[in-house]
Order: sequence, then structure tokens, then C-alpha cells
Amino acid sequence: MSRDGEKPLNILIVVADDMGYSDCQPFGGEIATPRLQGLADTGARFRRFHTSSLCAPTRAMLLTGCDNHQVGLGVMQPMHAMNQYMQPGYEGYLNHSAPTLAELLRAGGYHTYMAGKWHLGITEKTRPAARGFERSYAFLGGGASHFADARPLSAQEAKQTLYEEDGRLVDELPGTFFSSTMFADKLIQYLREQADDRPFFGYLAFTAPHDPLQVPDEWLDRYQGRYDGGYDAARGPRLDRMKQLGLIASDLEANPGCGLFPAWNELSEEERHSEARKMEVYAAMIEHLDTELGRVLDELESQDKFDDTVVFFLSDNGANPKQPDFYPPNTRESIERDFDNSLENYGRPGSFISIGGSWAEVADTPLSYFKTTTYEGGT
Ligand SMILES: [Ca+2]
Repeated sequence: MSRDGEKPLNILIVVADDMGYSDCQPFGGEIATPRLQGLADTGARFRRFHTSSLCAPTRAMLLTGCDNHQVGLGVMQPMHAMNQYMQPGYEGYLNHSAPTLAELLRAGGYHTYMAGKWHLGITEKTRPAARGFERSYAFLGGGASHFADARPLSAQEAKQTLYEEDGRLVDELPGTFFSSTMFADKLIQYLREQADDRPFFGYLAFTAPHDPLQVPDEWLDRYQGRYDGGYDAARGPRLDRMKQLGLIASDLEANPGCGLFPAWNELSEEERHSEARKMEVYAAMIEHLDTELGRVLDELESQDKFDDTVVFFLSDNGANPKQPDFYPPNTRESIERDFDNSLENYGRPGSFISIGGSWAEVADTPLSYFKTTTYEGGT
């Protein structure tokens, strides 16, 4: 990274969780993401960049440069098939067969900071502190409530629904906790506490907009009414903007979708209200992420480091088509019983909602399918 003997550049990798291909502005999305737009305006957009179709395998590849099967994430827990148990490459955590980017950069003189989702191991030997991160504030699991209650996605997920800081488990989250805000706060703190002028590697892995779709109350109504027109009314303008931006061929037609989910005109009035509200919360969650990322970029500016920092932004996989009963052993009944999924409570503590298949297809415009599949909408 050294430029003619100059100081090596800082590196900041920012990951969104389950964000669709065209959700953000630089890729044609209607969701206000001015900070990402700013980065894109002065940077490059990668149109042939692919990920895995799931969280942890992508992260394993991102942090090692190796195929996920080589480093222990051949399958993501708890999705092991019987013949995958105890098999090399299927450990379900980042094994020690390859160094991480953080280990290599730290050995090369970088400070290494992480804030956000880890999902690559929960034991002391597999947490960020053991894999090269000098400072870390990490969520170790796959997902949870974004508020202080940190409610697990399911009973099976509960054992990895843990936060840690610098290798030690965090007992209790502050009452004001919201995931994206805390992760930005922590990265800013680590940047401020750095006492020398060595370069840094930052890994900011937001858990937004992974379900449960949630935002701080003051953000809840930011997109009110914006999705009342339904799926096609959102998809068409996205496609048009992508053409204007030169991201796709000008004669590309709208993707007809996989046909597994109901069309807008097949929904009852009540179902439409529910669907539109879910997308409103999802959109607000992405704009909120952009704002929190903006605070980190502002900090770099104020430390006069922004121009010496290479910033990468990616989503770890495509948009999520699954409903909350996808996470075993949840059922529709258990979700209804254990969460307050009344329309007024969507996006607030105690709710557990997801955008579902039809919106996931819109979020991945113009690609086919979504997270959990290896079609382009998944990767
Ligand atoms: Ca993900």
C-alpha cells in the first residue's frame, strides 16, 4: 500500500448486513444514502463484485481472502447437514488455517479496529481479539434485536447472541443502545484513543438492515407513504435510475421475479399496509446506517485522515426473503405469541418483522432471487 515510500494508507471496510443490490443511491435506490453517494462520487463502483449468499461465509472470505470452505465456513451454523459435522472446513467458525487481514496488517504495523458483527466464532480463541484485532466491540452471532434487549432471532441463535469488547463478553447493553449507533461510536472511540500516527485498518460491520427490522423511534416515519404504490412502483424507478447511471443495459427489462410470492394486486388492503410499513422501516434503517457511517467519516475528516483512507463498502449478501419463522425452531405461532407485531409496533422494541420475498426481489433489482440462493440476487 505504500506510495513511493510514503506512509501506508488507512483502510476502512464497511459492511451492511442483508442489504439489497440497488437499495442505496449510488446503485439506483430511492433510499437516501448521501454519504455512500459521496464515496461513490469520488470512487469506483464495482458491478462484478460477488459475495457468498450468506453472512458468515462472506465474512470468512473477506477477512482471509480464501474460499470459505478452506477456513471453516463451508456451512454456517446452525445449518449443518449430518455429513458435515466435525468435517474439516465445516467447523462453523473461522479456523486457523489462514491468517486474517487484521493479523497480517497488524504484523505490518497497522492498528486494527473492529466494531460490528463478527459471526466467525464465539469462543475466546475465535473472537476478534484472538484474530488480529487490537480493539474490538463485536456482536458474535448472526442477528438479534438492534436495541438494548438484544433478543435472539431464535432459541437456537441464543447461544451466540453475545456482545464482546476486546475479547471479554459484555454483560449488559446500555439502555439507549442501538446497534448501528454503538458500532459507529466504538470505532470513533478507537480512532480517538490512538496515540500515535501509525496507519489503521478499521472493520465496521453493521448488523443493519438484517432483521428484525428496527430503527430508533425518531426514524420510524421517515419513509411514511413512500411504498404505498407497491412492489412494481418501487422497482420501475430503480431500474430507470440504474440505466441513467449506466449500471445496466438501457434495454434491460424488469425482472419478473421468481413467482413464489404474491403480487401487490393479490393482497388485501390490510396486507398492503403491513407490507408497505415493513419497507418503510427497512428504508429508514438503511438511511440511518448511512448517517452513522457519516459520523465515522466525519471523524476521519476531523483527524485529517479521510484523504489517506481507502474506504470499501459492501453488503455481505443479497436482500433477505425469509420471514422470522425461518430461524429454527421459530414457528409462525411462536413469533405471534412472543413478539408484538402489531402494525403500530413495527420497527420498535419487541417487534420482529422482515421485508419478505416480494420486497427482497425489489431490493435486489435487477438481479434474480435473493439471500440464501446463489443466483446473483443472493451474491
Ligand atoms: Ca447477511
